[in-house]
Amino acid sequence: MKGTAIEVVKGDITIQKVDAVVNAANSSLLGGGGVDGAIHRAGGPAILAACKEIRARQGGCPAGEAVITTGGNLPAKYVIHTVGPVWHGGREGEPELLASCYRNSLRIASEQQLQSIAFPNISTGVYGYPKQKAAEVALQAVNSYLQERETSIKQVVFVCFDEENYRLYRTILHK
Ligand code: AR6
Repeated sequence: MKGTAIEVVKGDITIQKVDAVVNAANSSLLGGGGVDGAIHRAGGPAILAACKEIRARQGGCPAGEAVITTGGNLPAKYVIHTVGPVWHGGREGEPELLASCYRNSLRIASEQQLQSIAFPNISTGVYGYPKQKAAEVALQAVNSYLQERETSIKQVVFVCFDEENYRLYRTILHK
């Protein structure tokens, strides 16, 4: 935590000037809609090519885990692809899997000695995770990760695309 700034902004993650942006991907790593589609569109074909190499090596990416690729044409040098849980009511390990997405993304960024990372609101679109609950899990997971260890990360940005998430994050963060 010492020295790491946590920020909330409203907008499009593909234009963030950070070392890595996180993608809310699916297990296939082959792209999709929502933020995944936006990242692949803006970043260009190098990202998909890198995802295919990872698939060839390890298969897809299970929920809760994360992998890193080039950022292609994005301002960000890297994309960290993580797979959020599909919401099934909350008793099928969804909070733990969602927290793992944030922790594993921060771990990978730290391993690469990155200093700044931007997260979308993982699982709160197509995957149906209730936004308030997801925001609480996200902020708690990031805070505890940063408190528990030394890390290269100096800036964590939560990029909220919709007004509801933006409001929720600001409320929780300023409590
Ligand atoms: N920048 C930041 N956030 C965005 C952007 C953007 N350009 N576009 C959408 N969001 P979703 P999920 C927000 O559905 O729920 C994909 O098809 C959006 O408002 O992108 O984790 C994948 O391939 C929402 O709050 O991801 C998977 O199949 C948040 O991003 C599946 O969707 C997440 O919404 C993953 O579903």
